[in-house]
Amino acid sequence: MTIPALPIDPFCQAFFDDPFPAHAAMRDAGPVVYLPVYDIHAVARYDEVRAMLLDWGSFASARGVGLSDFARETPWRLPSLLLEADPPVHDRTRKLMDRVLAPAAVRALRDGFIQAADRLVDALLERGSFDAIPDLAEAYPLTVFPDAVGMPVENRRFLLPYGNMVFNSFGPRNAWFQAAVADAAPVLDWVQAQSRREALSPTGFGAAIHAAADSGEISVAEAEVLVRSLLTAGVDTTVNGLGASLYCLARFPDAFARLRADPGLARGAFEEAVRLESPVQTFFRTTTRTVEIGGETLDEGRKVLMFLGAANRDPRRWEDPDDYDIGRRSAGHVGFGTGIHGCVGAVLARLEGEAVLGALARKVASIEIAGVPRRRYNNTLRGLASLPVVIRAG
Ligand code: OVV
Repeated sequence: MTIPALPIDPFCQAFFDDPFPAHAAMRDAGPVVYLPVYDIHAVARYDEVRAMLLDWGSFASARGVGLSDFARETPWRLPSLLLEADPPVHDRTRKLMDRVLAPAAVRALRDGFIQAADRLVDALLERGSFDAIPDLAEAYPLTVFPDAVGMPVENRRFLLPYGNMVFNSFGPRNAWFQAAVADAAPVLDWVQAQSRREALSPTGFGAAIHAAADSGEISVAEAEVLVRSLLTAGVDTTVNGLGASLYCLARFPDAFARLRADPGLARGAFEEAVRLESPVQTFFRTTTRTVEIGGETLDEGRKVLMFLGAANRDPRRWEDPDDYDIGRRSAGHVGFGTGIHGCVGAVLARLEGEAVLGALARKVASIEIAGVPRRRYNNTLRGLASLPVVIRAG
């Protein structure tokens, strides 16, 4: 058998504007495809994406989860001790982060997160007309998440250009990456400073990470890199998860009516938006040996792109995959990844989703798109830059 080659560039504007025909073409071409534009392989079917996520021994993260192979190129930043590490290095830091972000620790934030969402939705109802991306999808995580980490109130918006840069860095060194680097340059020192113990309140997740340096579990330098992971991966992801939810609820009024009738569906509505829009669209792995994918053989040292967003709409796995069905059993989607690198902050993300969608369900009668939505282009993240809406009180 030969692996089909497809003339698809998954990091260009035409692809970002409408990735779905290319997703289908890759899924239909075979279990693994070759993309000559970047000399990479790719998987887009649910079964193969999931199998790759679970097989960390064959598909390494320590050589980078972007296009760049750390075995050939010097990493452009100090590698993450979670995302860009393999066992056993990975497991020591992951165990610590699992403890810091344990469900019990997140549960303690629940009332505060719900109150913050209620206050924000009340204020937006007063205005009636607003931009759902900056005024809600960005505003909400930018208050509750830095609070939970224990950051000071000033300059929190700096986290957005920083995250935008890192998520762009997993793709090629294209115009979006260059622009994002220029955009983030003024905030790099600030972000670095926020990961230090002195910058963090004694009660947040940041302090909990630094406490592990006291007991000798990790070094102080490692604690700072782990706090950096929170600051990098904790905001843009939930911004785009909430943005996806709002875009879905605005486009599918029947789904919003169903959510209003039963606010208990808020968690399911968020989960389904993460499946359908897949805010994190892709990650790479690197083969550690000759491997087999769906009967095809790949050499050692190959970069393989996993299309999480395509897997989450694979008709081989999902009924009516393009429908936003908030009652669907969406568990098993790979929007948060799965396996040892599965999203460590998913419990927190889901709490944010439940709080915001719950507030909308209880307080808002209608969400109408009131202007042309504008896409935000990023090599890894899918989402909008602008979504003008009008909402009315219920
Ligand atoms: C999942 C993710 C994205 C970006 C950065 C990191 C993790 C990190 O650990 O630094």
